[in-house]
Amino acid sequence: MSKPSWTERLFGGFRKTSDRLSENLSAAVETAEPVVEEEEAPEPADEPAPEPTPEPEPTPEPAPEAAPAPSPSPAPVEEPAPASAPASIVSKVAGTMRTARLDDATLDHIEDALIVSDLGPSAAGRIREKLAEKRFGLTITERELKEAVAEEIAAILRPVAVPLEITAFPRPQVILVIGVNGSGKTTTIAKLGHWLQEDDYAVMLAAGDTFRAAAIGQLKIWAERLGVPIVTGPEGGDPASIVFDAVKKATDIGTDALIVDTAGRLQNKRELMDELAKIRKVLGRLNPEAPHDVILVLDATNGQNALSQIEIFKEVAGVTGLIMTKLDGTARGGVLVAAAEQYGLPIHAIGVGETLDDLRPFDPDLVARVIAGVA
Ligand SMILES: Nc1nc2c(ncn2[C@@H]2O[C@H](COP(=O)(O)OP(=O)(O)OP(=O)(O)O)[C@@H](O)[C@H]2O)c(=O)[nH]1
Ligand SMILES: [Mg+2]
Repeated sequence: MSKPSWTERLFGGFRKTSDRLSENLSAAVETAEPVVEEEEAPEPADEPAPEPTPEPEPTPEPAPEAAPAPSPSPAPVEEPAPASAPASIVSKVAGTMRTARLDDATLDHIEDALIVSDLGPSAAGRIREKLAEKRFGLTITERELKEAVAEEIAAILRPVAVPLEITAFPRPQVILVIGVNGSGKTTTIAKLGHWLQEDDYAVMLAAGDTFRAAAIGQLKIWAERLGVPIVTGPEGGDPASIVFDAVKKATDIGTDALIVDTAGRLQNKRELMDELAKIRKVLGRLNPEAPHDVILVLDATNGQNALSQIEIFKEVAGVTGLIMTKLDGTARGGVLVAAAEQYGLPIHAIGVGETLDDLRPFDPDLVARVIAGVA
């Protein structure tokens, strides 16, 4: 949070996401109303609104940046106003003051907007219910809708915002980092190591990804840059024996956190499962508590695929927490909400870039506002 680039990076990254949800929510409001587009039709193209929406009257609370919309009458919102093209034109001209009545049709559109923005059917349904519970039948501005959605997203994200704490006794705390190829495991390990160093923890790395020589080399370079010890083995070597050596060494020299890189060969689930099971068994022999953390690294640009990855890795590796990377360059950040809703696994941090400083604490309120396009 202290880094000046944090919000900028997150915002830059989420911009597409927020634009997407933001646009989808705007469209939901627009569709709910017989807005007259430049073209011709006084009715929305796809679905005729089941009942006419009221004029863009002022909503219960004034919108913060309300455009100077001529608001003819502060009529009670329940009153079914006649559908009127003029009202729609006014709302179109006012631009920022589009309004919609939160009836079933509008709620349907909002729910759809949430689903296509990757929040998933379950979170979308829950948000819809909450909106209906609090405001059914009321007229809401676009801005108020986005604020309300942000609040409901935050309510889903807050319980899973759990920082990674180094509490293991005896030390070291063994942190196994898993995930599919290219999800950002090795980079995240470096960032995490850096993060822990800043809190004065002694860190060690273990190159448990022996699948490619380049993977070992990449982790070595990060270890050098961080100035931390690393335990490696030969390419094609047994990851479990490397992890065994690493835990012994870390115990000897009083390391606080041992972070273990692993290979992410999801295409061969059996092999991956055997490998991770063997690492667990070996670790357990040295310390029954280890691994203390099994962090699944997810690439946010994978969208909904992240969910099936959680499913599989939960089964093969007993995931204890998530880090989502690449939120600086994706339109798919909404999947964070789907993951939180469906799995409830702790989200420890998010990755917003490729450098050591680009791992950030997971701030549920900020992320929710950015996703909903009101931050
Ligand atoms: N923009 C961006 N790029 C990232 C982020 N995290 C990782 N990357 C990049 O993603 C690519 C893959 O990252 P790695 O850390 O090598 O991923 P990995 O999971 O270890 O990959 P394998 O070892 O091949 O399985 C690299 O180019 C990283 O720089 C992030 O938060 N944002
Ligand atoms: Mg790697």
